[in-house]
Amino acid sequence: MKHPKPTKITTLCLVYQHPKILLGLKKRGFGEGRWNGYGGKVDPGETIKESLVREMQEECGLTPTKFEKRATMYFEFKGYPEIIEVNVFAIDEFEGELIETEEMKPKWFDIDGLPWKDMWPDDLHWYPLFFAGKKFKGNFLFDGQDKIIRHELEEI
Ligand code: 6U4
Repeated sequence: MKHPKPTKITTLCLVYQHPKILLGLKKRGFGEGRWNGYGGKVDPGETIKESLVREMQEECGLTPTKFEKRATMYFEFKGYPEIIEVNVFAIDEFEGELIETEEMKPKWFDIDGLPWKDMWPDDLHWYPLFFAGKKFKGNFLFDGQDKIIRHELEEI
């Protein structure tokens, strides 16, 4: 499966301790109003791992101590030049105290009770692979932020 050349590299951290997953309600910026994992743009001079540790600390006060890369996904938006690469990590262990921040309001969800209608629509496609412990890659083309025009998803 080929992927487009990204204009922006990001991380996405899902703290998953079966049967619970930690999500944050994005209070501002891209994806505002949606429950999602923690993460953001990888800064210049920063590795992806350094970036995910920093983003978790900034957005929820936790420091991930054991984690694994699980997926790479590419998101395109019809009519916009931006192509976002999202590096998805499963966070198995962490240290610190969970806090709400200006960016994210945290909540532990049972994986059978996820708030799908208030999440990115692509999550419905790939969270099951994530929960099954798979490694995978995907491409998604959106029309706006609610409608997926086409997608590809492949285990690796
Ligand atoms: P910074 O300043 O980096 O915190 P922020 O407003 O968080 O900016 P951005 O673009 O850096 O935005 O990060 C977007 C976050 O949303 C990343 O963690 C990746 C994630 N994300 C983007 N598109 C997604 C999608 N379609 N589905 C999903 N997560 C997505 O589940």
